[in-house]
Amino acid sequence: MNSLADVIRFFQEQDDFIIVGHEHPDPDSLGSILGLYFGLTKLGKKCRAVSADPIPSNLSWPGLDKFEHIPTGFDAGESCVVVLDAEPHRTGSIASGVMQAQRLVNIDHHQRERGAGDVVYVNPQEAATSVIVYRLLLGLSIDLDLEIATVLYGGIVGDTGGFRHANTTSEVFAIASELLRFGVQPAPIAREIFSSQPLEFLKLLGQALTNLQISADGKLVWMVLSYDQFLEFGVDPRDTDHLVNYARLLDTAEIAMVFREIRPGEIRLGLRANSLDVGSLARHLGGGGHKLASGASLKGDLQELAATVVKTAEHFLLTGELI
Ligand SMILES: [Mn+2]
Repeated sequence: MNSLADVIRFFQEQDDFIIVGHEHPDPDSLGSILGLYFGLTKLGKKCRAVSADPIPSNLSWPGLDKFEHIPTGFDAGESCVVVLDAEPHRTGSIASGVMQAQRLVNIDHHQRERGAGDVVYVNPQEAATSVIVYRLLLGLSIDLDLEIATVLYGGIVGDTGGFRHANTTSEVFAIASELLRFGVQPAPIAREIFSSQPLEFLKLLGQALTNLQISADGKLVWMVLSYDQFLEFGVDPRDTDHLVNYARLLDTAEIAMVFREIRPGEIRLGLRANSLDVGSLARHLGGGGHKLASGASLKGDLQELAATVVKTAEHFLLTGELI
């Protein structure tokens, strides 16, 4: 694994970058990409921001219009590719082009193996990749401004759940405070991230909550949503990562899970915990993520898979063992 100083040196030495994030971009992915994009551009470097998936429409941050949406045929050419907030193979439909880049940098804060890349900096202690980019920009002596501060602050708000998750440290507040000094408006940023749901989603949520299931005295709570339900309510299942946050509202919940059938037979499992390491549970199921927030992609019959995973999770919850 490389150090932050190695990454800084790489950015100083190279001049031509394409910055990408994970498929289905979230605020931290977008914020870290745009923060680095603005910063490297300020240094006079050639820079592009590329996404395999469309950019969410609920955000109005500066720079979102700079993104090139390239679902197929991505070719990095001579440019260095910088992958933020994910492993290079998790960049969606552009992944094969990303992996073939002549020079590949990877910066991330998820618990994981080193993975592909010429320069790889992974720090799971950091609350957000946007925090790492903040440190990088300071290391590169780039003057921050309102645009950079807005996108980095937005990324931090996203990954800390609005400064509520366990990754919210005094250091995170210090950086957020520093960013607000540039004139960032926290209220509209929080509103766009957390309170901008279409009516269809709220109706679907109503049904999901009605069908909420529990076991182990409510320590385990889960929701199961079929592809047909998403169709019925007119909701794109890929826009519902945050459903798991509603399951974990339960007062007794230790582990919250949501099973979403995003295509027939293709299940996305989201996991959240208060203290147990659901990152290890997710890895056991072939997925990954953080200790308290993780996920996995599964294939098979929705109800059967849910029943099997619930058994595994119950056992993990009660014994700490993975079977
Ligand atoms: Mn992140």
